[in-house]
Order: sequence, then structure tokens, then C-alpha cells
Amino acid sequence: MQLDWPEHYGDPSWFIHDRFGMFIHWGLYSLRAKDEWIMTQEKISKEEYEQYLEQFEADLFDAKKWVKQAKQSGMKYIVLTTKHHEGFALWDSAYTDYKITNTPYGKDVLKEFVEACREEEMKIGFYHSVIDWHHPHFTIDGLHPAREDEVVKQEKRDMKIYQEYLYNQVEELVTQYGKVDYFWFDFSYGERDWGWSKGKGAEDWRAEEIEALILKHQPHMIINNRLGLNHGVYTPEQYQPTGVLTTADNKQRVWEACQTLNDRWTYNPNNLNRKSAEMIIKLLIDTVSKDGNLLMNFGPTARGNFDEASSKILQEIGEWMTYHKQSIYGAGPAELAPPQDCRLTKKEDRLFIHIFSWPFRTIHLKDFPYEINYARFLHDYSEVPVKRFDPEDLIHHDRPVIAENEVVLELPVIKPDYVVPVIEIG
Ligand code: H79
Repeated sequence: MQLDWPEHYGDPSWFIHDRFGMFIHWGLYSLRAKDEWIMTQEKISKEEYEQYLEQFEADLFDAKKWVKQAKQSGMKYIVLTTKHHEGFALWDSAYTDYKITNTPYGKDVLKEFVEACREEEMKIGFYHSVIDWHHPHFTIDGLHPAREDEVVKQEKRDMKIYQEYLYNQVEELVTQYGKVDYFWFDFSYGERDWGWSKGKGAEDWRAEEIEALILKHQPHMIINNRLGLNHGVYTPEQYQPTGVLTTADNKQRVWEACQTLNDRWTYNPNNLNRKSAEMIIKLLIDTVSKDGNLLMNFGPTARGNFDEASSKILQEIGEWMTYHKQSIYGAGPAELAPPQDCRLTKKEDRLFIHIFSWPFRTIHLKDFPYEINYARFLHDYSEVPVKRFDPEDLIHHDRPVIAENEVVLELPVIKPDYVVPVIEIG
């Protein structure tokens, strides 16, 4: 099937192959430790919010550790928030004082991040918010409600000045940090007044100029769909599509589901609605079976480390990935319907059956279209016996009859000791 992909973007093959990335939300909101939208949700005044700048010590921040933890868990790329809606820059931008180098931490986080990624061959993604609640010329809109204390009133705001700022900062990001693989803007989709955008769209960001700027300096770059231009990596948020995604003219979309650990994107120790490693592994498998990527978010603490709970989850994901990564990297959807409680992925002539809920003794694959040379568990390559249609069997009334074109896999009674066992058929 043909890809729905803008010709002027870089080649997304690496991205489609790698399937699994880490999203990192880290900013001043990490100190409040509730929600990255807190400034707007609680209508916090600029003055109050700016105090967090003085408190950002990040004394446990170690980019190498982030990257090692992501890598150990099987993630192949990391997308870091260079600036979220709050407007605080994680790099030493020349265009603002509201930045990491003016905190007690004092160093350029982004520089350390890209260096650590390169050392470990981790692909690099920059998240960048086109929304900015701190910039005095970002015009007040539906998602940026006027606070009582707004220093610059709406009529004095000049969006053109903000547009320059946005452009200049993106220029810094694509010229001062070496090769970047992926630009992740947040957000507006397609129509100007549609849904979340609430009144701002591509022309407010000067999206086409920004895109041209990025590609001029880094022609290999891939970009997500949130500049409002209706192309690039399609990014369903906290939502799993029900199948492969195609356009109206039947082209295959490049897509990536982004998911939170516990409802919101910032570190929040008090939201215990946390996804287990098992659920995240299942999300990843489900995504790949539908031809997408999973960008799984983790929020470091204000001190800069992943907390114990996150670290443990990352480690558990890694334990599964160590033995099952073949069914994820470079894999995509299969053409046949999955058996009950299973997800299928396929890579060349190999089929992978991911068993979400352990059945009693057998898995039935109806209308099985492929040759079978072998079937085996991925975690230890132990053989899985395969039974096919046999006319002789018809005389045995004590076992289910296998239909023509049906394949039956014979399983042990006890589930192997992995959250999601996988059978490979080759
Ligand atoms: O960075 C993460 C989110 O902060 C950002 N995108 C991801 C990657 C994002 N920004 N906006 N949205 C997602 C959608 C906005 C949803 C809203 Fe609401 C519903 C805004 C107001 C109501 C969510 C709930 C935010 C505040 C309350």
C-alpha cells in the first residue's frame, strides 16, 4: 500500500521500523507535580508561576541515565519537551530569559540530552509547543483564558512578534544541537477552529515557513501533524485506534499513539491511576498490530530522575522486550484476523501471535493462508506442536475436529512466565 507521506519530509523508514519511543515531559510544572496544564487550569499568575524558575535545581538530572533506562526498556527514540505550553525553555535560548540556564541548575539540558542520545544511538525527537502562555505577545484564546493579572492586555498583543519568536527558537533548535531526527509540535490539527485548536491554526504559527526552515537545515527530518498542515506523523493522543489507519484515498498513514503513564503528562506521584508494565506492553503490541508506533510518556521528578515506580515499570518492559523484540521492531500488521484474545504482527514471512489471555490447551487459526515450517515460543524457541486437518481424525469423537485450512497450536497448560507470551510461526 502507498504511504501517505509528504514528499518534502525525510524518509520515515527508521521510524516505522523502530515502533517504540519514550516521551519525556519535564519543565517548571514538574515542581508543582500535578498537571502540565496547571498554569491555565488553576489560573496561576505569571509572577507566582515564575517563582518556579528559582526552584528548578534538578540535582539528580543525568541525561545518560534517562537514555540508558529508555534503551534498556527497548525504546529506540526519545522525544523531549524543549518547551511546553508554559513557555519555559529547556535550552539556553538567546530569545528569552525564561530558560534553564537562569535556574539554579544553570546548564543547558538539551545539550546534555542530545549528547547522551548520540552516545547510545538513540534517535532524537524535539517536542515543541507552538502555544505559549508566558510570551507577552501570544494572543489570548480559548485555551489561554485571560487571567486577572495579564500584564499585557489583548489589544496590545501582537501575534507577529510571537511568530518571530517561535521561528527564531525553532531555528536555534535545528542549528545548534546537531542532527535531530523528529520534530513533534503541539498543537493544532487541520482546520483552524476545529476542536482543541480553539481559534489558532497553521497560519498563526506560520507553519509553512517553520516547516521550510526545519527542512532547509535538516532535510532528513520527520515532523508530526500538529502544525495544522494536515500531514506528517499522525498522533492520536491517549487513544488507541481500532485498526490500521488509512486516508480516504486508501493510503497508509504513518502514525504514533502517545500515551501517558497516569492520565496526565507531568510527573504526578498522587495520581495512582498508573498503567502497569503489562498494560504498556499490551499497548505496544496492539499499536504495532495496527501499523503504528507507541510514544510512551514518563515524567521525571523536579530533581530530574525517574521515580521508583517509573523505573520499575521501565525495567519490567525491558524484561519482556529482551525476549520478544523480534515481534515489534520492523513488524507490522498481518492480513488475517487474530484468534480470540490475541494480537498478530508480521515481519516478512514470519507471523507473531501475542497471547493476551492464556487459553486452555489450544489456539485455533481459521483460514490460515501461509505455509508452516515451524512454530515456536519466542522467549526460548521451544517448539509449539502444530495440528492441521487430517481426514483420519474424523473417527476420533473425543477431540475437536480440525477444519480444512485451520491450524491448531497445542499449548502447555501452564502459561510461560512472561506477561504476554508470543508464538512465532515461520
Ligand atoms: O503535552 C501533552 C499535553 O499537555 C498536550 N499534548 C500532549 C502531548 C495537550 N495539549 N492540549 N491537549 C493536549 C488537549 C487539550 C485538552 C483540553 Fe484540557 C481539554 C484542554 C482543556 C480541556 C486537559 C484537560 C487539559 C486541561 C484539561
